Amino acid sequence: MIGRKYTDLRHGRTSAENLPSRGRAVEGRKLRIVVEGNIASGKSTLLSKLSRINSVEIMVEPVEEWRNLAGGNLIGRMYEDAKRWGYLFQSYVLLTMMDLHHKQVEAPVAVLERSVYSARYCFVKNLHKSGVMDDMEHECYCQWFDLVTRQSPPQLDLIVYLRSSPEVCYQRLQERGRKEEKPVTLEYLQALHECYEDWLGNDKHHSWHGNTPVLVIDGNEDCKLNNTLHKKHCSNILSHL
Ligand code: UDP
Ligand code: DCM
Ligand code: MG
Repeated sequence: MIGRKYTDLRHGRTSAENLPSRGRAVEGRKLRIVVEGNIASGKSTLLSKLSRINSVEIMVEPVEEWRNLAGGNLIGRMYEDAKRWGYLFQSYVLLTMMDLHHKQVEAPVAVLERSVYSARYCFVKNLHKSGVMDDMEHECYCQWFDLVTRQSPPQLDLIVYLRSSPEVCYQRLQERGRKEEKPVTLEYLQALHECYEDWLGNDKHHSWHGNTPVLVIDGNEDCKLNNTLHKKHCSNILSHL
């Protein structure tokens, strides 16, 4: 049941807190938005802004779980030796992200950081294309992916693609300074950017996941230099529901 906190979703709120009805926002139906983008494109920062909206609950990527699996740092090992750990890491991402996709929330709108789809169509695709993940690992991953997404399809009402250039991502990644990500190169971000562009950057995406609309947002502009930027993004996102 939607709590009192959320009852004013369509009434009496201003700007971004209103949910205009464009067919997807059917009364009583909860909505799921996924924010996609390259590493350090600004997804978490945007999510934290969205979390201030009354009707929204955010779900960030479970990086902490990836850092601590049975006492080991799986994401750290993946970056140290992707050939050895890439497959296991992506299997665990699939498991933890499926869990997130199906987590129940009280709020009318849930916003997720990334999805199982970017894992497959960007990260795994890139690992396979670059020869880091071999054919058997890739085939096994894809069969798992197809099975779990067929049996429990994630709900997706809108994909927001935060399109930041690889150069901007690289600079932000270095400023953020996550110790596991030290081995990440500009070339790696460029390869991932290409995968994101193939997947969401043009009309090709229409065939991949039913009719889920894709909203592309320019992520290069720095929210630290423009304090109305995120407000604009939030209104834009909610107006597409
Ligand atoms: N950041 C920034 N300007 C922006 C968005 C993000 O300087 O407009 C910084 C943010 O403070 C962080 C880094 O860029 O240090 C990566 O941002 P975030 O963690 O949000 O990126 P994600 O990896 O979640 O996409
Ligand atoms: N990551 C990955 N494969 C995925 C999802 C995420 O390798 N399927 C990595 C990229 C980042 C980290 O996890 O190093 C968290 O992502 P971000 O910083 O973009 O939020
Ligand atoms: Mg993040």
